[in-house]
Amino acid sequence: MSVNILFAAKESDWSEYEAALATALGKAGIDFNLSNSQSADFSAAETDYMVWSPNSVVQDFTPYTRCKAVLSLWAGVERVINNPTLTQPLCRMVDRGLEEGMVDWVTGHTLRHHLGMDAQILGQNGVWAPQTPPLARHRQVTVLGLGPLGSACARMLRQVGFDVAGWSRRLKDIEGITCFSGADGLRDALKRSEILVLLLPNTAQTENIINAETLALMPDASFIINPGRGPLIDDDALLKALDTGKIAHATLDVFRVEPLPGTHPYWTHPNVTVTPHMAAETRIDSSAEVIAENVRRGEQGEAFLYLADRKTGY
Ligand code: NDP
Ligand code: OXD
Repeated sequence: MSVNILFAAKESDWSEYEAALATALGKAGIDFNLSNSQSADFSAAETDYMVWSPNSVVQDFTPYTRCKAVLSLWAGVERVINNPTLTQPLCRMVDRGLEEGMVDWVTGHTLRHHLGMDAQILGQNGVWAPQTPPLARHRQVTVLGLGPLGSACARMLRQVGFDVAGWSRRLKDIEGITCFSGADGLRDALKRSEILVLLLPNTAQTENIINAETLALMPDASFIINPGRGPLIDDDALLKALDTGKIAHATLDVFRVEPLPGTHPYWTHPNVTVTPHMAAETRIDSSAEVIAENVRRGEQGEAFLYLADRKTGY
């Protein structure tokens, strides 16, 4: 019997995902019936799996009584994990395309701040005044969050030569990276954060983790790069720290409200770079393979990959 798979993600992505999912599901040996939510030829109650993203028309999961798993196209699941109608297992997206994109973006912005590239790119003034940056190995970079994305970035930054530390809920052991966990670990991690990268999920425990108190622990004139989630940062505290020079520059990709409202002070602050939630995007072909593998697992009674945990919120 065919497995009914409902594509209930962003409508405009359907045409590209349809072909990629069909290829990946076929390769995984699944007999499938794939439809999008606008023109499904099976009912909600007949849906076996749902491919979902936050911009989906499906926000009430109650009618999907047979659905064995909701497969998110996004890595961050804060917009669905506490949905009271979601009783089905929820899988986050872990995708090599997403990971490669995040590594590129984080490495690029880290190098920009490390090398002080803005001074040359934006400050050409006819004055010949070389300012040699320190070597990467003399620059301490800290990554908060060592999931698939944070650990991939930490490893690449280490490979480039930086002195890298990371912090996570459970203590990690990653070659070449100084790993911290717990409240004391967070303090130690922040004290050495000349460049701080935020790759934590948005949960009740991580909200406002960067606040006046934690910012005060960071070295003077340090840098913040946030491709994690907006609510990780207390915005007023960051703006104050930018105004005093405690934080030299913040590169922010994610915000409490997205798109970032045109009147938000981040847009005009001289020491803030705003990027429009584009640090990394789920890539169609590689994510289709992840979806197909999870459908295969579900059909063969194997454990799903990347199950989100309602207790921890990610
Ligand atoms: P994971 O959920 O796998 O990893 C999260 C990491 O944060 C883990 O190391 C986890 O610890 C740690 N963590 C979670 N809660 C706490 C806590 N309370 N205290 C300390 N550490 C904690 O996520 P990914 O690596 O896949 O993704 C990270 C985030 O990146 C996503 O949640 C999303 O918000 C963001 N993202 C942003 C994108 C963009 O374009 N800007 C694109 C994709 C994702 P442990 O290892 O012990 O579980
Ligand atoms: C994600 C994102 O969570 O794009 O995948 O932010």
